[in-house]
Amino acid sequence: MSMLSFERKYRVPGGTLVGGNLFDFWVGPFYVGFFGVTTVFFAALGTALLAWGAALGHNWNLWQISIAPPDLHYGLALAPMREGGIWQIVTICACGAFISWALREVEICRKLGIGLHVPIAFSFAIFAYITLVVIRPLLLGAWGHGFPYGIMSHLDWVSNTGYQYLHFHYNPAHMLAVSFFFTTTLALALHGSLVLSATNPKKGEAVKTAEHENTYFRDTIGWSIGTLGIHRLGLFLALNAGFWSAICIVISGPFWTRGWPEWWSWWLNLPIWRH
Ligand code: 07D
Ligand code: 07D
Ligand code: U10
Repeated sequence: MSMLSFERKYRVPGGTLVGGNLFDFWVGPFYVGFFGVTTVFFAALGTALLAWGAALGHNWNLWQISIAPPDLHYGLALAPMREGGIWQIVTICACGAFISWALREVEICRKLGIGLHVPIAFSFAIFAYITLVVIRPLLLGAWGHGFPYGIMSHLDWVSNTGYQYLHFHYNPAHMLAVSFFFTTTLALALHGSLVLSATNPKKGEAVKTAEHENTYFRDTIGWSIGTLGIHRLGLFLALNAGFWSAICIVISGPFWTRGWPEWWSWWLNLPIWRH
């Protein structure tokens, strides 16, 4: 693979967090680094354990493979491998691989001298995952509250967990998360279409400027957030989508045990309705 001239210039030692120059090299297009090695280690071990778990299961249908967490009666103890122990070690491997990946991103940012925005953003996804399989099970007192690792079985978990609280749509943090997800796609659709409309004109037409982009929104809604601003907004929206997701699930159980519709009775109980 040929290297871009820019890559030749920045592929120099330095910026690592751990290991000094030991793993400070590239394999093809991939930067390795200490955390590249730990990513490969955890990902390989986790995948091998998933394959072992699948071999112990009923069949090899990719959609039906499922590695379940231990039964609730094991509480927060380690379970035998075949009874949820595999899930527990896979969870450790997944946390190890995701956190290693984020730290490898940090090292790459430091090499390039750019901000840490991407690893910080990824850490919100990791936070949502760790909330589901570590923080909430710890608060509820059993690893069995984590979700099973299977394509269809994890959907069953979401549905079952949702109905445990009667109507999950009434969870106020879920409302916030859903609205942030919707707003994120709206913002990306507006941004993607606006940039293409200005910078990818028909053959023979001139490429337009950021002023055209600003003016489009001034003409339409009276104000433009600006070319840097839309990226700040996009990041803000997307991080909030992940953040409120984590909140909506961690409060379900540890902090609210009844149906979510009932939570809204605070509204009916406001003193202003008394006469
Ligand atoms: C497009 C980037 C590429 C990533 C992809 C996912 C695997 C899993 C493993 C057989 C946007 C790679 C998949 C490595 C194979 C085994 C053991 C990202 C892109 C293509 N889910 N979920 C999916 C995960 C949770 C939910 C699809 C992961 C929570 C619903 C895929 C996690 C809840 C629906 C998948 C995770 C939940 C899905 C597409 C971790 C709440 C769907 C994902 C680690 C968040 C959709 C059959 C996608 C579907 C779907 C993966 C967690 C709900 C299999 C890795 C427990 C309701 N999830 N998910 O495009 O079609 O992501 O399911 O937390 O409808 Mg899920
Ligand atoms: C957890 C993924 C982290 C991923 C990581 C990376 C790899 C590598 C390798 C590709 C958080 C993994 C990477 C494996 C792959 C290669 C090479 C992301 C995570 C670290 N809901 N609901 C949400 C909606 C209902 C319920 C969130 C909508 C019903 C429960 C989101 C609807 C009931 C839970 C959301 C709807 C219900 C949720 C998910 C509509 C079911 C959760 C997004 C329109 C009857 C979950 C933290 C998310 C949550 C969650 C949306 C309906 C239940 C806001 C739009 C009413 C139990 N729902 N939901 O969290 O908050 O992403 O999880 O009806 O647990 Mg919901
Ligand atoms: C954006 C943007 C922008 C751009 C952009 C983008 C956002 C400003 C300028 C980027 C966007 C896109 C390209 C669009 C498409 C992207 C998506 C839709 C998002 C989803 C992405 C995917 C689905 C792709 C996912 C692919 C991945 C994650 C790559 C997979 C990689 C690997 C498997 C290798 C990872 C490498 C590692 C971990 C380190 C290096 C390691 C190796 C090369 C392997 C060799 C290993 C070693 C040397 C270590 C030895 C290992 C040991 C000792 C352990 C052994 C252990 C055992 C148990 C065996 O805004 O505009 O344009 O482009």
